[in-house]
Amino acid sequence: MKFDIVTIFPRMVQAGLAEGVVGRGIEGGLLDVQVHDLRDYTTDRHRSVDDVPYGGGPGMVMKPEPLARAVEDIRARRGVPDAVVLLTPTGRTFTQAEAVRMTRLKHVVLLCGRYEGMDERVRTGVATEELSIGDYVLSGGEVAALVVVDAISRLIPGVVGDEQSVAEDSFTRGLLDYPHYTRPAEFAGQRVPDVLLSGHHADVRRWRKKAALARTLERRPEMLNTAALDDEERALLDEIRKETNNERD
Ligand code: 9D3
Repeated sequence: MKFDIVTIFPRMVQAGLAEGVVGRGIEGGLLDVQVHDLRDYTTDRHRSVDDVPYGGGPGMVMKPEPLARAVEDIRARRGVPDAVVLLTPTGRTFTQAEAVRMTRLKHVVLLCGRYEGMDERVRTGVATEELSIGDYVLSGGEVAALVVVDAISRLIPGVVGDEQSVAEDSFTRGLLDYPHYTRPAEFAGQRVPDVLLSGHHADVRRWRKKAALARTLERRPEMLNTAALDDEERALLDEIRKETNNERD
């Protein structure tokens, strides 16, 4: 899959792409990611990417021409993208379902904003969609672009070594993950649950299922409304509800 990221902080984005799963996906040729310095698409002596807002008010607004020129250059040199995504706090929220949807795309351009925002004509004339990564204020779209590339990339076959771990991922399964333990068997006075040391695989599997359900009920009960639960999981959930009622009564 091909990504082009347009930013005024190319080194920040490059650093985020160089390590881990995405870094290996690039090295292995499964991902083709290019980072473009927005200032390379300016034409004035000062390489200006922002200007004062029409109508007055605080802060600066990103100029439309360098962004439009960057996307034009990407189109000419890298091909016509399937999506040009504007990263903005006013976009639709990026979720796991969005990430899954976007794996169908072959080529995605990501535009990172800074300052108070972008000229509205970038939204209407250059971008094809707008995404936010959640309800908190960032200083710009660069970290958001890395989040989007990471979440999509790990869904591409071969990018994550272990296909099983992708399939079992909490947001794919609709439940939170179960607790994990490694050696030592006792740490800071806390023991690893006996069942995990028992070697009884069927018991381990059941314990993990129940722990995942208990955690989801406790922390994210709304996820249980949409999770596809099998008969065993529904029975375990009933058990958990009874147990927690007993503790309360
Ligand atoms: C302080 C300025 N805010 C006034 C209401 C608006 C604002 C503009 C630009 C707030 C943040 C930003 C920079 N953020 C992003 O570019 C951004 C972002 C985010 O802040 N949160 C979640 N997702 C994203 S995607 C891009």
